[in-house]
Amino acid sequence: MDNLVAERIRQEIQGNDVVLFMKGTPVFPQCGFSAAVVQVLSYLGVKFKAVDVLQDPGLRQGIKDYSQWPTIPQLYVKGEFVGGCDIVREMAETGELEEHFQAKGVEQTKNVEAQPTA
Ligand SMILES: N[C@@H](CCC(=O)N[C@@H](CS)C(=O)NCC(=O)O)C(=O)O
Repeated sequence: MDNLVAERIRQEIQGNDVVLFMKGTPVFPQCGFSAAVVQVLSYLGVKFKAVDVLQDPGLRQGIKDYSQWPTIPQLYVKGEFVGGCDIVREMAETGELEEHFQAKGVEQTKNVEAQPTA
């Protein structure tokens, strides 16, 4: 992998608590898997840095090599690889993802609109 790409990846995951390597942007995701992870993070009220791999073919391949994970999206929390869409969705469903954010000290703002009202 290109040294510059590896350095960019290191900077992104060390400089931001939560980083999502995705296709497109949170507002205009270019893939359903990326969109699903954005939705989960938004629902949990987690702020994240989104990195659009479609802007750089070197980064698109580089993040796969770096994580040794073959697909996009990829979620990093506090410098650690968590998983792709399937893992994130499963962790969200079981409550494990929320617990993970809490354990790592990642701030969450619950989506109040999604809470039932009396
Ligand atoms: N099962 C995967 C689904 C993601 C996936 O299949 N991504 C594909 C299509 S967007 C991918 O990244 N292919 C390699 C590439 O496009 O570079 C997951 O859990 O994240």
